[in-house]
Amino acid sequence: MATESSAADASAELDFLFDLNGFVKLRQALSASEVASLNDALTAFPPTEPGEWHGRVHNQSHDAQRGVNWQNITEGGTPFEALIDHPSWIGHVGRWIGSRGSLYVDEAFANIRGPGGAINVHGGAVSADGVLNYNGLYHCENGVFSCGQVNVLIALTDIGPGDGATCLVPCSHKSNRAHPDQTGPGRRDKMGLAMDGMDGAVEVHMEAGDAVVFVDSLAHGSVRRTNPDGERRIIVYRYSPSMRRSRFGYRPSAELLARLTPERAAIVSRGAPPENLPPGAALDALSVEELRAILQRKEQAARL
Ligand SMILES: O=C(O)CCC(=O)C(=O)O
Repeated sequence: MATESSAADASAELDFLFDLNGFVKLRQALSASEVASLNDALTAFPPTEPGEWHGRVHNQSHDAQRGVNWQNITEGGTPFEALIDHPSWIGHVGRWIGSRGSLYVDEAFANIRGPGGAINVHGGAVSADGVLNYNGLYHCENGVFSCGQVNVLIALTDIGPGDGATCLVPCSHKSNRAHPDQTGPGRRDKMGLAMDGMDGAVEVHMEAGDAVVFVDSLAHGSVRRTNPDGERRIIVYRYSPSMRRSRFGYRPSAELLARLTPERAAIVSRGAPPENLPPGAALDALSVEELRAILQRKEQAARL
């Protein structure tokens, strides 16, 4: 009974801080052995170029200074599967998304970043052109949360001063105006820039195994890694209500779904369900390339 009430107290405190600041820090969310297994798995990935695949894990082609992004990391092996509904955060994330507990991981990646690397500020409740950030929609009424996306960002290495820490602008999830540094001539929300010195931003220093959980409408990014060597490793699992789709269109493999518990399988597949087809209809009647070509033709036609 005592344990139940202290768990409820801990949740109430986290709820308060999440509502107030838009983020909470979970110390030692992962054990040292979990961190070691994740790091070992990443270290064993073969060298690939951006755009190439390692099985169903994708080396994302993007701004090089952001480092290597191993996208679709839920397919990277058992250590990554355990993160899908990890007890350190799944209850909190479910409460903050709301949506009657119907969660979906719409993006999951590991990021490895070396000296000089950074990611520009992005997010914020309102974007530079004044459009609401639907992605991270933040709502809390009568104590009940409904968020569009909640990110769990886990440190796999210690991240301190000079290491290119994640940077957040506390409370910006409730802002009614875009951050001045995300608009105007000095704006820092462009690829290649970093959040160093941005007004109101705080660096989130973490030990390996710590996690920071934040609503996506919080303005976020990182400062630049100034330490001349070493690398920063993080994992990000983004949770959303089940009506969202996979950000980059990944579909869980049959092998992964067969291996996962029903709860985990639901969390990775709700936004990418098998098509609603009559019995016996072929799911993959077209190759991926044929399907892509058709969709590209349709998109071009729609633009004419
Ligand atoms: O790299 C970081 O510290 C932040 C990651 C992030 O915001 C992103 O990749 O969208």
